[in-house]
Amino acid sequence: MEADFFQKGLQTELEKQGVDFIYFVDISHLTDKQTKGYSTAILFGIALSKDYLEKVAANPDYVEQMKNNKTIKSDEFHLTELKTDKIADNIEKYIVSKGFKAYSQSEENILKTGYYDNENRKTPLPHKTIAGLAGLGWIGKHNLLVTEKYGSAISMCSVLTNAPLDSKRQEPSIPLCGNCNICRDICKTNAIKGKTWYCGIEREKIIDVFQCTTCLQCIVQCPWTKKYMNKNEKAHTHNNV
Ligand code: B12
Repeated sequence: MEADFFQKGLQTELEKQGVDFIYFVDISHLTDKQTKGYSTAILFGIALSKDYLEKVAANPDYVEQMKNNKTIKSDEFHLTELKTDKIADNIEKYIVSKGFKAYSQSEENILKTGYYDNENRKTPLPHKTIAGLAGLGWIGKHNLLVTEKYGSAISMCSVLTNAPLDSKRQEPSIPLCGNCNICRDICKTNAIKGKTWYCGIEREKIIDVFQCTTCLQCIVQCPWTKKYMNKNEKAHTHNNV
């Protein structure tokens, strides 16, 4: 009963901070190296606005120009990443204040605590792995998570904890990319190989991360992201990011 109350409190806290989705994921079957001994991952995220996606889709050089003009500080993806990371740090503090252990997987924290392997660009427990176990979506040919609702246009973060939470896990979803190779074909540096993800495939077979220029085009040109952009719903905006 008390655990239920705590979980509802967490959910409310996360919603108050402006997240679009929240999952409590059972990670107890993974190795200690991945989980640091924690049994649950709280995964959440924020969808990018449709206006922003339109702007990036219309200009393949958007990121390059942003880097040249040094305007990254006002870029929505950058701000959304900072926001999801900050929420994770806040949630870690919230859980610790209630007497449990927690570990924020914000970029700053994984760097500070030595859990980011900069040379290989890898973390022991990536958000996408947790998202796969949550049943949030599948890994597309661009090696990004694709959701039915937002396509790939999300920024995620996660917090690991031993707090008593009702967590679940699913088998990772089979990719629904089919014969689509748009992300591979538009990738200017040929970083994307066009391989269909399966559980256990090495990232290197899907994408050469050292060729990735982070141009965002694989996100915005994905037909699942386009489907979200074209949905006849009120545009999603986060005025406070
Ligand atoms: C390092 C990193 C990069 C590196 C390397 C990219 C990479 N693909 O690994 C670089 C700088 C190149 C990069 C680029 C980008 N990144 Co990046 N990146 C990360 C970071 C910090 C760590 C990823 C990591 O550890 N990778 C290690 C490899 C082995 O794991 P992986 O990429 O997650 O993929 C494997 C697992 O997910 C596994 N898997 C999936 N489901 C399951 C289920 C089970 C049961 C198992 C066992 C495994 C499994 O299969 C995948 C293939 O091996 C994450 C944040 C985080 N902490 O997770 C963001 C993150 C992955 N990036 C993100 C984004 C958006 C991007 C960019 C589009 C834009 C940008 N400006 O950075 C580009 C696109 C590149 C691309 N097409 O992949 C988002 C992805 C959102 C989404 N929809 O999926 C994340 C989650 C950050 C966020 N705030 O949301 N990134």
